[in-house]
Amino acid sequence: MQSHLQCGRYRLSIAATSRPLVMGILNVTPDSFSDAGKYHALDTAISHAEEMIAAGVDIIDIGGESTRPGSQPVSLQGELDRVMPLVYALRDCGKPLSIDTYKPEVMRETVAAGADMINDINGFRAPGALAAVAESDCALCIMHMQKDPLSMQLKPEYQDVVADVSTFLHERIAAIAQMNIARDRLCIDPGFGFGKSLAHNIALLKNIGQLQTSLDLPLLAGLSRKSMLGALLDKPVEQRLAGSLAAALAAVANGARIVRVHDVAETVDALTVWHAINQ
Ligand code: 9MG
Repeated sequence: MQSHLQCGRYRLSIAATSRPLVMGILNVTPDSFSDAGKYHALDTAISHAEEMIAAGVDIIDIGGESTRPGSQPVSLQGELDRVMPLVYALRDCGKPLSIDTYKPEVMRETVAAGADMINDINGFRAPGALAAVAESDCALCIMHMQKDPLSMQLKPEYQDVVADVSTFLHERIAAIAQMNIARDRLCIDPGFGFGKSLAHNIALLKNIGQLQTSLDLPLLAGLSRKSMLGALLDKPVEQRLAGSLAAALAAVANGARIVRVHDVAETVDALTVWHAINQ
């Protein structure tokens, strides 16, 4: 596998000799998954980003639309109004900015304004999504999702979840190659919680190594505070820190090179210790 991820202005090491990367979540959505709109105001969001930077974050993932199960879509202008001021405010913060969006227009505008990565829960399937990023140098996180955030958790079904997710990702990688987008710009994500039952999530988590080997690309795992942890622990979202750290460690132990998390300081500490022991 490649030893780096080309990420806009940055070239991030994803070699086994480096600590796995931490992507910090910066939501600017009033109905966001667990921060309940806390970071809606621009200055609060900037302070949160500064805290993440001080804690050792590697990538900041800015999201303007909640993707929690059952959430309603936001208009294009609504999403741009939330995300663009943060891109302008943070683009010189010294860390790569990722934009969590599936809308090609948001991809185009944020990349033109300095974003380094697009994190698309829809796997760049929207018409125009690949064209929006093709000419740039931004990284692409290609995620698997069954159905859409409104309906995905109603009755997720697979023949074989690991094989089905792998086939989907293979197909998306082939479509991306057709657009002449360099492979060192890509990472893959099985999409924990996006149209998956607890059993599906656990099967995917156990088989991260297989997915990564067969696709030969770095894998990003997003497990932080998710409902699978709530189901395992019977705890509300604000009591899932220990479960989130355990899940992040399990993901990197199985081969994930990037974890997407809410609790950056705690995750950086956990991964620093894990890496020192496993080098
Ligand atoms: C936006 N978002 C929410 N959960 C996610 C996950 O697991 N992976 C990625 N790439 N993005 C996510």
